[in-house]
Amino acid sequence: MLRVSLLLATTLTLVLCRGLPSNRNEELICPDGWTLLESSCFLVPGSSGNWFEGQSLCNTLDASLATVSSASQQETLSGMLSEDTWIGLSDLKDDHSYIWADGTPFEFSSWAESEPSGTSWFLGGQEDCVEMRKEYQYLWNDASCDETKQFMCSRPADPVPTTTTTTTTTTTTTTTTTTTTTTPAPTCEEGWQINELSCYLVSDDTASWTGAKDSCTGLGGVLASITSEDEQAFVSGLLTRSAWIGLSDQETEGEFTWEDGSPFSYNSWEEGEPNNFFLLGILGEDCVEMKKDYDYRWNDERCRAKRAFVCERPAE
Ligand code: 2F8
Ligand code: CA
Repeated sequence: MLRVSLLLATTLTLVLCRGLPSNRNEELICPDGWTLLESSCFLVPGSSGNWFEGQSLCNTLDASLATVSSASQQETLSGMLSEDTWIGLSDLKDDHSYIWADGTPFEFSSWAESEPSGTSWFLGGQEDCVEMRKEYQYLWNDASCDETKQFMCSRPADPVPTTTTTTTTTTTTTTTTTTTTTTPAPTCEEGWQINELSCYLVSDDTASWTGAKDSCTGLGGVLASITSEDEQAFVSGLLTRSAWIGLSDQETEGEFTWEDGSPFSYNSWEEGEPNNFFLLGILGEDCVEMKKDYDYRWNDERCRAKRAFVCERPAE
């Protein structure tokens, strides 16, 4: 009898375990009020301002001015609008070279005919920011970034919290215990920007490289390590001026190492850099900045130079 019960219990355990759903991790959700399209969440928060004010407002929602990345998104989003609306596209950094505010590579576009024009036919002023324009059935138009329009924000959708169910069947009495564990989506403290599993903060002030390193430590982080093209694009999108990152060759000339010990396998050096330029290499340049004039590709610079800086720490 005991053997039969044990057999039954084992069979029951196997059936229960095999019956668990396996596709939960592929589901995505958005916060209340946001619209899920493909793998992004979209919101029209209902306020207006210039393009930069739009970006700041979206940032407070852990989002960016919207990235529209497919014809299907363009069609659905057009249907949500009733007036001209800023999205996250601009060529503010480099004329004629459009980038998304959240660092998404610029691959899909939905320009209205004869756009982007680059200048205003009316005033001749520069047009560096992109709107979905009502009179063009919400196809895209470049406009002066100072104009007031409503905003559309987007952010990556969150995975549905994974639920792990552990079922334990105990011997002949068939007692069942169920434990449920919920894994929350990663988040960042206010003021920090999330990308993948890291949070990033760009300083308001400037400091030497060592001063910057100490400030990041004081904020519970480190000077940022940039270890992929995606991360380079994301951090570039946060910057408006040159900034220190956590790379230096202070210990051994020519051997660059990351502060947090990440392997140095990816780089984004500007052509001709690193050149250890200062005083013909006599004093040299041992610390690395993302340099605005180089479109945020990297330059080695004197460590005593004052720069803004980028801190990084793990998302919570
Ligand atoms: O500030 C030092 C900086 O000066 C130049 O850039 C503005 C050098 N660039 C070239 O020589 C092309 C940098 O290498 C140097 O770090
Ligand atoms: Ca240099």
